[in-house]
Amino acid sequence: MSILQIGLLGKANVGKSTFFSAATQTPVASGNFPFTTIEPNVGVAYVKADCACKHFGIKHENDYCVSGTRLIPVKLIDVAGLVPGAHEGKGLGNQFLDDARQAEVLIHVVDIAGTTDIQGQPVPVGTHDPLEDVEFVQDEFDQWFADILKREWDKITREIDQKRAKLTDGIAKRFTGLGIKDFQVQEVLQKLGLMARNPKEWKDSDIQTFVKELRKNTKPMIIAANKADLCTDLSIIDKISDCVIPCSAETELLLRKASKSGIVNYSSGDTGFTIPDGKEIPPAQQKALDLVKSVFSKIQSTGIQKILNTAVFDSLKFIVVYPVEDETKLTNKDGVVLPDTKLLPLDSTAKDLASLIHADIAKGFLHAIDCKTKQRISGDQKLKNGDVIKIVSTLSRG
Ligand SMILES: Nc1nc2c(ncn2[C@@H]2O[C@H](COP(=O)(O)OP(=O)(O)OP(=O)(O)O)[C@@H](O)[C@H]2O)c(=O)[nH]1
Ligand SMILES: [Mg+2]
Repeated sequence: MSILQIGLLGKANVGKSTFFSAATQTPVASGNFPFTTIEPNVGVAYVKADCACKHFGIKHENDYCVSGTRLIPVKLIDVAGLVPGAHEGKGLGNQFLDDARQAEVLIHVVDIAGTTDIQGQPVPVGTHDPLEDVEFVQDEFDQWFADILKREWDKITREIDQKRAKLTDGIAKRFTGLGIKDFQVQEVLQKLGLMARNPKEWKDSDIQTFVKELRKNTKPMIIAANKADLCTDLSIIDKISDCVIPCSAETELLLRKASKSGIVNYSSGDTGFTIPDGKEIPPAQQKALDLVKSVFSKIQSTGIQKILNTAVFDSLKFIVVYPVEDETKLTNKDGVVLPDTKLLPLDSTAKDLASLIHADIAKGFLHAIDCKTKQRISGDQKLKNGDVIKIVSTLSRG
């Protein structure tokens, strides 16, 4: 695992690429018609957390620490849109699934204003039910998982009959391309009481239940209720049972551009913007900014930063750790204070951090130092969010 990957997916024409452009500040094609995106766009976005400098009460020069808020890079993947039947090749087929398969968490972008039909064609506001999209996208995913398993089911059964494989690894092998681990397959088998059931006795409904649970456990999905600026009745959000956050990708994109050209002071996640002192705003721009204000009063923030943070810190429950090489000065060997951040799954250990930094550092691991308490910690000790850690190893990287 290097940098955490987040996949943006959803029906065609819902605003995935606009979300991507806004979050990564990378201009990509967007347009009000389905299948604008064919090849995936890959870029870097940032989640935000309190920087560890706050704990130590220090000031440091770092492009990734803005007034004590730390920007932590994540990889964002914007894929082609999908339509019902994508897993059987409809629309652009399941290319989107292939492109998103390594993502650890998924942001499902939905047109909450109902301005696009099921095929992604523009329709008047409120004429399409977004709840239909929430369901069909999850269903496409589940069918894709189910197809992987059904295709191989006879083979899996034979392998187990001939004692060449156990149920867990027989199944897990088929999902390695999706970054799914043996223990995750085992957890789901256990949870559903399928561990002891011979694959010959599995019914189609067992496979369906199994893949749905596996998908939920391994690819957590959060719903970005996009085009909230156009939505006439946001209470529709309450009807979605999954984690859902209203947003307006277009507003975020506009604000980021305006901020870059010095028209406004705005940082992603803010609940408003200000105009720099003495700045003259032409009437056309003022009109656009008035619209932005109405979005803030409707949904507090544009939602983009909140969605990224929720995906990483709530859905995945990842923690931020700061590796350093000098435990007193909190620097790397070039003297940069709090130079780096790592995102790690909850319950990760000091040894896990070492592996993430470099295989050799993990190989020669002796112990670690918690720089906040100055205490020595062992390899199997669990790290906490915000920890600043020095790894002591007999080997250095490379
Ligand atoms: N009003 C409004 N329009 C938006 C918003 N986000 C995107 N749009 C518009 O929706 C249309 C589709 O946007 P894209 O970003 O191309 O959508 P996509 O999901 O990437 O589309 P495909 O690549 O074709 O699947 C464009 O006309 C955008 O300007 C939003 O938050 N509010
Ligand atoms: Mg697109």
